[in-house]
Amino acid sequence: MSKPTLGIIGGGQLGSMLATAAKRLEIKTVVFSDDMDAPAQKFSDEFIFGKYDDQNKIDKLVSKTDVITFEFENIPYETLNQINKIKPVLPKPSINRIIQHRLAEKDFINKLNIRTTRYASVKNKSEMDTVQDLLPGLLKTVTLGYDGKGQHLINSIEDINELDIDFSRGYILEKLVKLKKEISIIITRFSDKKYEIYEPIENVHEDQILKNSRIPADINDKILKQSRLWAMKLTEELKYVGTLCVEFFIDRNENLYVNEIAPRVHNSGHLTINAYNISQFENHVRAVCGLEQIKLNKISNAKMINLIGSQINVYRNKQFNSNEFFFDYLKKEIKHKRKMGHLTTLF
Ligand code: AIR
Repeated sequence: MSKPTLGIIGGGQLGSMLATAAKRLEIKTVVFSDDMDAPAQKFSDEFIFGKYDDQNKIDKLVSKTDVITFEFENIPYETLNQINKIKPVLPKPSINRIIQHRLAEKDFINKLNIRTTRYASVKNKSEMDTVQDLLPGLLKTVTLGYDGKGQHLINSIEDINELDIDFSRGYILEKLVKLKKEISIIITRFSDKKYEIYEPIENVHEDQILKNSRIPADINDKILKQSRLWAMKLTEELKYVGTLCVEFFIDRNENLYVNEIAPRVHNSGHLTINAYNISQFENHVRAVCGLEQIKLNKISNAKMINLIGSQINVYRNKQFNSNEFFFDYLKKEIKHKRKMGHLTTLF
């Protein structure tokens, strides 16, 4: 059987790394992005530039590919659903629809008896008065936003008056936990109860952007088992196909909470490229393209640092040791808080 051609919607660094993994498996890729300068076009076989609701461009993508995935959860549901009627979109668009919506996502998680932080929907300013027991909390738009975009830290009700918030967008208020540390689990589901799961990754954020990740995570055995179990349960319940990331909080009393689910490959899993026999990207391509599932094998401990904004400049001219792996996302413009590259060090 000939190998399928993979469509990737979204053209950022995650798309680049998916296309690179696909190439090694001799899978052709077509990237579709609304950014003319999308870096993933440098790694894919073909590139389609267009708005995500441009019917001609959608038709073009569908005609050139056999299976379609996405690297960014903010792709319009309508686009994914429409494509899925003609060619399979994996993971299923219905999954993305739940996870795109922070309230639906949290309701789904809690229904499975999996703990999240306490939260409430906030539709207008006066509703803030009724949810004061969730303060201090994070006020987030229910849809869109990543890397802290569209999020406000609210310590007291007075903070609201100082912010210019357009409540018509719909908000969720999430109570802050007394955070000890954050971890994530990357898992790839192939089919019923068939998974490859990576060990928990310990993450440090700064300004709501991932700063660094490392394995092994310094966590106790109970947290290790619980986080793995919850990641498997969530993935199975969603009948997910592909790589997914579950982000967790651990509080000062060693309680575990699911923070959020990313229905895609994830920044905290970049170290899997060098630290495992099969990366999160290769596993995603294997799962969505129906290729063989290979048992994961850890090669090394690892730490990854994100290079944000102008930090990339120093690394572009640096010499690296043989245990260091530098990735430049080749983004056209350096912007404040923009993820520009990363460095993984094996140890
Ligand atoms: N991304 C998606 N969700 C979270 C992140 N970090 C990646 C995807 C997306 C890219 O970030 O690869 O395409 C967008 O990056 P930027 O810098 O253009 O906003």
